[in-house]
Amino acid sequence: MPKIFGSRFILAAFAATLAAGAASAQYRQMPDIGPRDDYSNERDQRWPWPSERFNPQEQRNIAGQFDYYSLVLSWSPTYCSDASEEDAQQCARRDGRRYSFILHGLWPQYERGWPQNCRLPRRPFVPQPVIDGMLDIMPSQKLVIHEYRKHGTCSGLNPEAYFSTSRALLSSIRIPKAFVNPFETQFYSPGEIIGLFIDVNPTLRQSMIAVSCGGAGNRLREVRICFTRDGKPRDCGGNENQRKMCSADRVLVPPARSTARDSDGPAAAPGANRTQPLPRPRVIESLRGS
Ligand code: U2P
Repeated sequence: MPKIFGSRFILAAFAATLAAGAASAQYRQMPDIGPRDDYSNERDQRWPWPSERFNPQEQRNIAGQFDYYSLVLSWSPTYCSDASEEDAQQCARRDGRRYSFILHGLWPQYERGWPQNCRLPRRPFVPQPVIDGMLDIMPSQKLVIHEYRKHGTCSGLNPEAYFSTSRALLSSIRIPKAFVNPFETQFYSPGEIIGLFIDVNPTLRQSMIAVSCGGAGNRLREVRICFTRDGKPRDCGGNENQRKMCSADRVLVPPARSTARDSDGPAAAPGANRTQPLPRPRVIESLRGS
């Protein structure tokens, strides 16, 4: 099964992303808080556990101060079975396209808990070309803007760098065949879903992946994959406690059943045709023919 890009590309993309982010940041990047052992003053001694020392209330929600990233893939058929009419852009496309996994977001996380809506000198603004450039893997404009405001602002990256980092990490992951446009309902345990991801991503370990489920029949909601701040797979933190995210033994995976063909979509770049900004689901396309 082909990978979207090789690992060398991903490292290069990361380096370019970080360099671009540093050079063109619209706001000053917040420095890291520094090695944890540096905490020596009295106030810091009140937090005996490293993750809590790193994360006292008054230091929450500061751009760039976090421990790791969680790449969150959402199983669109489950979302769409809950969603209202408002999400027609993702869930009721007239061209027959139905998404399987989509990118929900890239979340900066503390070891326990997470920052959100981080304060910036200026109100966060995602330029339209950046939004358009993400619509192949995040199916609605609303989602792109929401994810940047809530999570991207905490990455310390500007919108361009945050979304190109998101894309590079998503591109480093292969999606198991069972989740590429399935036509039938499937049932797996959370461990089996994690195992399927490891089968096609041998650099991942069980501790780096978590599955969430919920609703009627314990439907698959998300798969999260954890990365270091510089984009290497790592063990997840306390937020991805598997028992809390899905304690069911059996997870129902509703089918996607996309009937769209590649030839239905314009060859132009995403967003070039504003009437059809989602020419094709990238995750599916990248695995087609494998
Ligand atoms: O779980 C409900 C919503 O809380 C946000 N969340 C959850 C877990 C976590 O580690 N980080 C986090 O931000 C998500 O909000 P959203 O990005 O969807 O608005 C999640 O959906």
